[in-house]
Amino acid sequence: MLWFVVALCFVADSWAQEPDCRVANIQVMQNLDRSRYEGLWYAVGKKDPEGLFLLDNIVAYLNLTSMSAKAKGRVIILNNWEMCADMTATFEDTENPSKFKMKYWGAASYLQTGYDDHWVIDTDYDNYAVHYSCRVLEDDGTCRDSYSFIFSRHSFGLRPEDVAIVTMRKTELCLLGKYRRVTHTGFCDAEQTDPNQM
Ligand code: DAO
Repeated sequence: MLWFVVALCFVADSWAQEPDCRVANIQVMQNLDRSRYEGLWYAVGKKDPEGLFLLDNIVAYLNLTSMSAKAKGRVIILNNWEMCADMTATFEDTENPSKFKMKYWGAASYLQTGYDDHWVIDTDYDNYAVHYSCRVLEDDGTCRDSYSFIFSRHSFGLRPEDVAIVTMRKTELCLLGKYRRVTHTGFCDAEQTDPNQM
């Protein structure tokens, strides 16, 4: 009986343990099929970085043959000027096929530019994808400033059957509870109907 109680305590303890939040230990997508990952994605959830930029109506079109992407999203810049930001990105390979480096810039000079990680944490290609980027590391290896997109192939959001797996990935990223919903109201629609124009 005693061994059973001890074993139960071990199991309960391992369940209660926090996930490993060190960035170097984050699990990314295994055997990413780039041709299935590319194409049009709607951001339906977002964990914002410090100095938030893209607000909502965020759509990205990835072309991994040319290692580039176009994205749009509503932003508020300067003195409360609301506009649809037209962004371009290029990807660079790293030693891990699911971990890209991404350089990005806006169509206008007053839009944000940057050079971030673009990690593919998980995707089923046809419905959801979980993206992650850590901009600044803490001394202990955890992330001080990260952002993460939950992408869907569907503008209405995640299908109910995808929510559990995405929640698991959010937990593993130590970001559960830090996401907000990204709405699609049509703000950038006039410019996003043709992916070739993105
Ligand atoms: O919105 O605060 C933020 C940070 C995100 C900046 C990234 C913009 C680049 C868009 C390209 C995304 C392609 C997946």
